[in-house]
Amino acid sequence: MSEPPPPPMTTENNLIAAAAPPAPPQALLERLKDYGQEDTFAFWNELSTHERHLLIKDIESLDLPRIDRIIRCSLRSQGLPVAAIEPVAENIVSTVEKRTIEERERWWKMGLKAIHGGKLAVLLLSGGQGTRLGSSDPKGCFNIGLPSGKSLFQLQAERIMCIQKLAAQFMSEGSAGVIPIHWYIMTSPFTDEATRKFFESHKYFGLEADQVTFFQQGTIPCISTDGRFIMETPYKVAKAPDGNGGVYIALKSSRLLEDMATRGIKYIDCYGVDNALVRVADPTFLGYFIDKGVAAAAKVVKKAYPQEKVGVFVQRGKGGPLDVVEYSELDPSLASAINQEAGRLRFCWSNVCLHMFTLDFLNSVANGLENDSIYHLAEKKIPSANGYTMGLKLEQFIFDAFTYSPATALFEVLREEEFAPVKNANGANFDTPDSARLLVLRLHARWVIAAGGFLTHSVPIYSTGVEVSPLCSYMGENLEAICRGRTFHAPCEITF
Ligand code: UD2
Repeated sequence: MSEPPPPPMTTENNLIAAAAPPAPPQALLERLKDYGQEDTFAFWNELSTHERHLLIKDIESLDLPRIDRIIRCSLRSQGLPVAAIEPVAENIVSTVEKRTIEERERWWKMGLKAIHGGKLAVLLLSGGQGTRLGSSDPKGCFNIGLPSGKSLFQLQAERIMCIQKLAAQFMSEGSAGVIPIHWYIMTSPFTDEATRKFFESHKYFGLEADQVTFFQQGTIPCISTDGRFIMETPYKVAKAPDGNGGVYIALKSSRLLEDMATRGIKYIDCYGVDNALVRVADPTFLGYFIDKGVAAAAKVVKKAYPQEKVGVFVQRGKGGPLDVVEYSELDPSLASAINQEAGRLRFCWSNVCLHMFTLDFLNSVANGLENDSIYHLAEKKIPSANGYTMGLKLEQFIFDAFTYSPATALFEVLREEEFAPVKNANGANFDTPDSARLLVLRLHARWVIAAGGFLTHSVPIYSTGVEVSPLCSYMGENLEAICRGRTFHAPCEITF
């Protein structure tokens, strides 16, 4: 049948022709086809001119060859056999019970000396989306309900200030000789603006603004199980932060490893924001790390129960490199396996996102990244054009780098002193703001009583109690003068 005659060339028809959707840019469409991602243009004909420009810009911002390599390698690695895992050799772990008071004091002093020498930087991982917490704010902004009402960021900033002061005093230079500890804070596009604003509005919690450096980690498209980009809107590819292991490429691309070298930094204390008891810039951990002369170290706690949502340290094959198997990837039978001789879980040394690295090690990891195309896959609800789609997030984990460490050490700490995760909204069974607050208040009550103070409440009641400001004490030290013989009534904060 012959084609109908073209419409008469009237003004109105010309306007309709001008608005008619031009075909997607051919070159871009061809590139997408090369990677099986041509569906990204599926909604093209329904898009306005402005939306089409947004879509083209969004796709042009993607490093398609790298993303395609990551998707293919990660999907292909699913289900492949992995090296058998063995429990960590006991000689790699410095346990609390074997640690002598002499060692603790020596490491504490070594750490303070290195800190005062400007050799330590703190690196905060704060790019995660607080989805499980039910808050749209960055997790560090979260107030866990302590008497002081302080956020996680403020608690961590004040612990840094306390250590700076202790280091100056140790070097008998007094508060005039405080050497600022540089604080690198990794955010993501989901947390960056709100984090910077929070720090500015709180005047950096008493820190110098120029001792804090914010930088962003990368994002990566969310995909369907067959590797295709999921569209968040008809003109935007759904993306998520590339995991806390994205820190290495983020440090490299923001040239902050050079910045650290310029500042004379040799050691980096790296931690997750969502731990209300985190001992930021811990001199004892730093002294231990320097004393052992290793490239990477982690604090570990004994796993509380098989299903606890913590990674576990393993060795890949007897005597093999150290690695961490995340809770989401550990076979339940291995999680529950018992070491009959020791009478505890076979895989008991838990990762609590408290790491220490040498700058040299960070440089070596950052320079070896192009070989690193296997990402962890996490099944998540992905915001998409029609609400949510079940899809996959691609993430690297910070502890993936442990396998490259020439020498690694594990430093056991007590969970009741250093691990109070804030992961889930109140009402959940574990790792909530309420459970974290109670851990903090129980620890501080013990500090006050040990320093000769008295409480007019049981420890703690009705989820409140007596809080000790980090400006007063880092781990319960120097409280005698304030507490001895005094009685404290909940709720209150002991501060200067
Ligand atoms: C983390 C650990 C887990 C255990 C648990 C204890 C990892 C990969 N897993 O599990 O082994 O220690 O914490 O509480 O570390 N983050 C970013 N960018 C991202 C994703 C996360 O900065 O793209 C940060 C996040 O803000 C937090 C930390 O990494 O400070 C860990 O958060 P997570 O939610 O990724 O890991 P989680 O809690 O499942």
